[in-house]
Amino acid sequence: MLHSLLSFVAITALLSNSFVSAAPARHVARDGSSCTPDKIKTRVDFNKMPPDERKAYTDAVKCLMGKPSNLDRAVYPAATNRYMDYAVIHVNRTQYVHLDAFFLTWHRYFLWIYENDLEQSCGYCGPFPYWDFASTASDPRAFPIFDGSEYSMSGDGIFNDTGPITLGAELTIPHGTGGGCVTTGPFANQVAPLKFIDPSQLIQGTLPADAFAYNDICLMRDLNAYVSQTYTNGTELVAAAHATNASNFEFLLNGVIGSSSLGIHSGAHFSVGGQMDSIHVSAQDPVWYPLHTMIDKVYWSWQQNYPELADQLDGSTGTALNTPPSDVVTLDSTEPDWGYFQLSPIKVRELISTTGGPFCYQYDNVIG
Ligand SMILES: [Cu+2]
Repeated sequence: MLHSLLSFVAITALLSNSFVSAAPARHVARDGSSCTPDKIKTRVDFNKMPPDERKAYTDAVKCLMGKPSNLDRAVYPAATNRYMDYAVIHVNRTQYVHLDAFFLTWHRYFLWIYENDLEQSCGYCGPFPYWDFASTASDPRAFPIFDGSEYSMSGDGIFNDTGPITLGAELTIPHGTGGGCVTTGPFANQVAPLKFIDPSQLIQGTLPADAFAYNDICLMRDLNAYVSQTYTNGTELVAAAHATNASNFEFLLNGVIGSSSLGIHSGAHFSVGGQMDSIHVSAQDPVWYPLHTMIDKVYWSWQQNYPELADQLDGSTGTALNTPPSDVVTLDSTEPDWGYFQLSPIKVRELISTTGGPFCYQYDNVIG
C-alpha cells in the first residue's frame, strides 16, 4: 500500500510539472461582475435544437479534434489533439474531483473552459447543449441525440452481446443494445486512445502506469434503456432538484460506489456504456459534455430551488472516498487545477454561482 501511494505521489508530481510547462491557453475567464442580462448565455436541450444547430455543435467538436495538443506527447501519448487534452486532464485529476466535495464545481468550470474553447478556437457561436437524459429515459436510441444521423451525437455501438455487465459486487445490469464500435454519425469510427480504467482504481488511489499510453481502440457504446429507465428517469431528477441538503443531493447524484445504489450521474454514464462506463476515461466520448452539462443543470436547478442552500458543500474531503486522506473542503479551499487551461488558482466559492466569478450562463428551465 505504501509503495502504491508513493508511486501515485511521484506520478502526480511528474504530471503536474508537465502541465505547467505546456503552452498557455487562449481562453480568458470572464469577469463575473460583468454578467448582465444582455450577456448571459442560455444552455439548451440538444434534442430540441434544430438539426443545423446540432450539426454546427458537433462540427465545432470535430474542429477541436483537428487542433494540435498542447501537452507533452512524450508524457501523454494519448493526447493526440486538443479535444483529447481535456480527456487527459480529466484522467489526471479524476482522484481529486469525483466522489468528493470538488465534484460539482470542478466539473462546472471544466465545462465552461471547453465551451469557451469551442467558441474561441473553433468559432462556434450556437448554444452549449445539455442532454436531458430524463426525457430520453424510455429508450435513448429513439431520440435525435443517438439516432446515428449526421445531426446526432452518433448512435449506438454495433451489437456485440457479451452478456450481463458486472459493475460491482452488488450490481449486475443486463447488456444493452450495442457493445461494439460506434460506426454512425459525426463521431463514427473515432479512436479513443485512453484504455479503460476500472472505477475500482479510485479505491486504491492510483492510476495504472500506462494510463496515458496511446491505444488504437474505437469509441464504443452500449445504449441501455434498462439503466436509463431505472436510474435517470424524471422522478429521480426531480427528487435530486429538491434534495434537502448538499449531502442528500450528492447521494442522489452519485449513490454509493460499488453498490446497487447507482445514482443519477453513474446511471447516465452506464446508460451509454463503452468508455462512458469508466469514471476516468469517459470524457473521450463527446456525449460526455452534454451529459455533464445536464448534471450541472440538476445542480443549478437545486441551487435555484433552494437559494439558501446554494453555497452548501457536502462535508466531504478533496479526494475520492478520502483516498489518499485529505482535508474537508470549504468554500475557501483551492480547486484542483485544470491543467494548462487554468490561468490562476481558483477557490470553490468562485464557482458556486453560474452568474458570478468566471461564469455568465443559465439554463432554459429549472427542474422541479
Ligand atoms: Cu468527471
